[in-house]
Parts: sequence; structure tokens; C-alpha cells
Amino acid sequence: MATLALTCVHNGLVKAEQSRILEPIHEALDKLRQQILRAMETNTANIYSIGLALQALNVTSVSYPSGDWSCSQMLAKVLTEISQGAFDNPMAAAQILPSLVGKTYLNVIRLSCLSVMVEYTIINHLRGQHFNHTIRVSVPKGSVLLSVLQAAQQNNPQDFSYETKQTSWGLMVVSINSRAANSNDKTYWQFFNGTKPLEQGVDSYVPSNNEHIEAIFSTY
Ligand code: B12
Repeated sequence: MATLALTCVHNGLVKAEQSRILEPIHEALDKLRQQILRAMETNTANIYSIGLALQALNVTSVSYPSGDWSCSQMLAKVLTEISQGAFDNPMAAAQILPSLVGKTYLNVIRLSCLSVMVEYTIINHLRGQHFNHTIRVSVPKGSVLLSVLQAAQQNNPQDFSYETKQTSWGLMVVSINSRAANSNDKTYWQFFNGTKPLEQGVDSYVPSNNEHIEAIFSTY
């Protein structure tokens, strides 16, 4: 954890400060790396230390490309242990998972750029109690529209509840705010990106940043 924290400080340094504390940081990172490698060599680190150790060795491998540890050997050991159930504990899994996908906890810094803001409006001016609600929600980039509906419901369950039904085309939104589609009445929830009707359902359509999605209770 100290290696990750120091690397984070190192990467965030502004130029004026660099000369003053860069060297002690390098020294500390070097010492930590040696300690971790020694623990690995002498087997004093057990399998549950490997998750954070791999992350630490990964973030320091740019400054120390000497190849003095075998990442693939370590991963092979971990994979064997995984198949034997050693990482069924959620905390153990959380520490090892980043290395298995080539990431470390330091990648979290960039997560904010990986989300999109979506404005979501639901309108019923057709039957029963009229309503018109708008909410702005943030969802991970690449999420399907269903995540927007889920986020809206989570942020404001009073105004943004919904229900879906599994169909041959995937999940269809059959009710919003208790206003249900009805085939006898030929009513349904129609989805738009701005004024353009969506050509996919909520479990396929991927909204872009700042998109305005409207769900309007309509007839067909
Ligand atoms: C009739 C129809 C509708 C009717 C269904 C009403 C009814 N009770 O019959 C209504 C008007 C409600 C409808 C709505 C939508 N539809 Co429509 N619909 C069709 C159509 C023309 C025929 C479906 C049908 O009757 N099949 C025969 C029956 C026997 O089979 P079924 O499996 O039981 O049919 C059900 C499903 O198809 C479901 N359904 C209908 N449309 C859609 C769309 C989605 C995304 C889902 C998950 C389910 C679904 O409703 C049917 C009746 O329960 C198809 C065309 C096609 N090529 O299939 C498009 C089609 C399936 N719909 C489509 C779309 C895009 C939509 C909407 C998303 C449009 C929008 N902008 O809002 C909405 C759904 C929004 C939501 N609430 O989730 C697309 C799906 C494309 C895709 N890649 O996902 C299709 C292929 C039309 C097209 N060429 O663009 N639809």
C-alpha cells in the first residue's frame, strides 16, 4: 500500500516540488521493492500478500525495469490457487483482481473520466395522473440505458420507479411510475434520444455523454 501511495504522490507532483522530494521517494520505493522481492523469494509472503505485492511491483516496474521478478510465474501460482477456491473471500478477490486485468488501485484516479452524464425525462400526458420529471444521473461510460433508469430510481425512487418484462428482443419497459403499458389500450413507453425515437431497447442502447433521453407514454 505504501508503494502505491508513494507512486501516486510521485505521479501527482508539480515541477517546482519535484527536485526536492523526488529522490527520497525513489529511495523509499526502491527499498519497498527490495523488501517485497525478498519476502517473495524467501516465501515469507503467503498467497494473500501477492495481490498487493503484484500491484506494488507493477507500478514500480517502469522505474525499475530490471526484470528481477517473474510476473508470469507469480500469476500462474495465483491462478492455480484460484481454481482451488483460495480467493473465494471477497477481500482476497478484490486485492488480486486488478493484477489479473493488468490494473492497479492507481487506475481509480482515471475513473471519473469514464462516466457519462445523462439527462433523463419521463412524461405522461396521456392517461391518469399526468407527470413530467427530469433527473441528471452519472453512469459508467459504455453502460446501457437500463443503468440510467436504475440510477434514476436509486436517486429518486418516488418519481423514477420502473418495471421491465423479458421479451424475445430483450428487456422491455412496461411501466414507469406505476403507469403501465396496456395492449388493449395500445399504450406503451416510447423512448427518445432528444426527438429521435430509439432504435434499440433499454438493455442494448448505450447513451453518450450529455445525452437527453425521454420516455414518453404514447399510443401506437
Ligand atoms: C409491434 C412492435 C412494438 C409494439 C409492441 C406492442 C404489442 N403489444 O404488440 C410497441 C409499439 C409497444 C413497441 C415498442 C418498442 N419497439 Co417495437 N416492434 C414491434 C414490431 C413491429 C413487432 C413485434 C411483434 O409483435 N412480434 C410478434 C410477437 C408475436 O412476438 P413477441 O416476441 O411476443 O413480441 C413482443 C416483443 O417484440 C415486444 N417488443 C416490441 N418491440 C420491442 C422492442 C424492444 C427493444 C423490446 C425489448 C421488446 C419489444 O413486444 C411484443 C409484444 O409483447 C417489431 C418488429 C420486428 N422486426 O420484430 C418492433 C421492434 C422489435 N421494436 C423495436 C423498438 C426499437 C421498439 C422501441 C424501443 C421503440 C422506442 N423508441 O421506444 C419500443 C420499446 C420501448 C420499451 N418500452 O422498452 C425494434 C427493436 C430493434 C432492436 N434492435 O432492439 C423493432 C425490431 C422495430 C425496428 N425495426 O426498429 N414495438
